[in-house]
Amino acid sequence: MSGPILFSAVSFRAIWAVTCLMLNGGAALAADAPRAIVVTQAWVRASLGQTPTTAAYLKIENRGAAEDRILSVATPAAAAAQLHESVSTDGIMRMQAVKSLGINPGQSLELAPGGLHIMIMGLKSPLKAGQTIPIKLRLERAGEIEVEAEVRGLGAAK
Ligand SMILES: [Cu+2]
Repeated sequence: MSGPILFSAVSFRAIWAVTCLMLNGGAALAADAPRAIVVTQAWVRASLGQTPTTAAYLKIENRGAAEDRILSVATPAAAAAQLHESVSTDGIMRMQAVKSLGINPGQSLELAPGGLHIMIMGLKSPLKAGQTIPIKLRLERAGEIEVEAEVRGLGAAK
C-alpha cells in the first residue's frame, strides 16, 4: 500500500514549497532586511582614444546563507558586457568568457586587473576618468543589482 503514503509525501512537499515562497516573499518585503549580496569598489578603466572596449572591476560579497551566482552583466554605456577571466597558456595571457560566477556564502570575489573582469564592448562614447557608469549584475538569487562604477585612468591598477 504505497499509494497513499506517496501521495501524502508529495502534498507535504507542495505545502512546504508554498511556505518557502511565502517566507521568501516576506523577507524581501521587510524594509530592514540585510542584503545578502553586497557590491563595492566598482570601477572601470578609461577607454583609450576611440577604442570601443574596456574592462570593469568590483568586489562582490555574499553575506547570505546560500550560494549565489552572477548570471550576466550589462551597462547602458555599451552595446555588450561579459564576464571574462584571464588565463595564461604557455606564457601568453588571454581572456575568455565565463558563463557564470558562483559566490559561496560568507565568501567574496574580487574582479581585478589580471584576473576576473567585466569586459565592456561597443562603448557608446569614450570613457574619461572622473565619469561614472552604471553596471548591472543579474544574480540567480539576489536578482538585479545596479552599481555606479567610477571611471579611473588608463594606468590605474586598482
Ligand atoms: Cu576581457
